[in-house]
Amino acid sequence: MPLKLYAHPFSSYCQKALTALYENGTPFEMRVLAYDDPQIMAEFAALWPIKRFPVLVDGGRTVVEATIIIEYLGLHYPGPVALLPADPRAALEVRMLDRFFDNYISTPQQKVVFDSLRPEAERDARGVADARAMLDTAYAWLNRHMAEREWAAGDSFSLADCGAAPSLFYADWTHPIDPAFAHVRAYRQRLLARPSFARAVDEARPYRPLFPLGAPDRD
Ligand SMILES: N[C@@H](CCC(=O)N[C@@H](CS)C(=O)NCC(=O)O)C(=O)O
Repeated sequence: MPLKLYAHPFSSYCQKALTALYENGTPFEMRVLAYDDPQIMAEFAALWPIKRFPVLVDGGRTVVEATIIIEYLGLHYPGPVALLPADPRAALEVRMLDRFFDNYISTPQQKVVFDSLRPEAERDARGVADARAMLDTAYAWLNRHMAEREWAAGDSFSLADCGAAPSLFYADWTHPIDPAFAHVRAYRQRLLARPSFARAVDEARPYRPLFPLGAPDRD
């Protein structure tokens, strides 16, 4: 039975899981979530009532959270690219950076986007300002961190880079990375050039008109 990924190509957390799948050429069936397809949405809600995607189904097993999906793939469907190092100390560094991208880049980025979808009267100006301030702080920290590195943790592409790629991709659309953060901008370009992530970005191109803040004419 093939692995099934319930996902949407334009979703950042889905691109994180897709990047890992493409790194290793892991076969899977994409179950594209569409709000106008009640059948797939019901199937998805039955699997994961929290209704956040991606969700991986492996036979009778349901695996949620993009990071855990990538760890699961590494354990059960390993390929030529080990996205988590075998050495537990090196793996801890990878997990730490993975948390950084989810919590301090993706979360504030989503806050700004989701707020823009609310009716004017329900917007959270203070929360959005805090989210933008967090992005500036996170960019500054990352700029120092990436000064002499190619990838986020260790010497090779890892789980942390799978998370960094869509996080920085959309964060730059939402809250542009200041040119002063040259190391972050260069890292984002390296991620865009990585074939696995480039494929995920290409597959999502048709959905760019859906970006609530307006997708820039680049990338
Ligand atoms: N912690 C989850 C976050 C997943 C998440 O937020 N996914 C977004 C799409 S990028 C989603 O499900 N959005 C639907 C919604 O908010 O209703 C993970 O790491 O997989």
